Amino acid sequence: MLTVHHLGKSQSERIVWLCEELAIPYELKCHTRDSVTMLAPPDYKALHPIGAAPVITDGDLVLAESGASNTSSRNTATAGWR
Ligand SMILES: N[C@@H](CCC(=O)N[C@@H](CS)C(=O)NCC(=O)O)C(=O)O
Repeated sequence: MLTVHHLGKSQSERIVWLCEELAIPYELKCHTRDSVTMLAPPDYKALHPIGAAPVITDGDLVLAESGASNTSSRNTATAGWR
């Protein structure tokens, strides 16, 4: 199952939009920014060391970059391959 790690006020909204438009099943995990620094929280940085968004995970795959995430999500949904 695809998991979209959503970081508020970031490009990760693109991945949520894509999944909704193409009816791709996904789990949404929302990560809240630090209220003072506005940086990604530690659980998000465990996925991506610099805390950039978006990040998706699917099994053992951890993928950053919205272009790569969009392509991977679409391929999984339409052809069953990453
Ligand atoms: N080329 C990357 C750009 C990602 C990017 O710059 N994300 C910004 C938010 S939109 C980010 O994570 N900045 C650090 C932050 O917001 O803390 C992509 O398309 O995924």
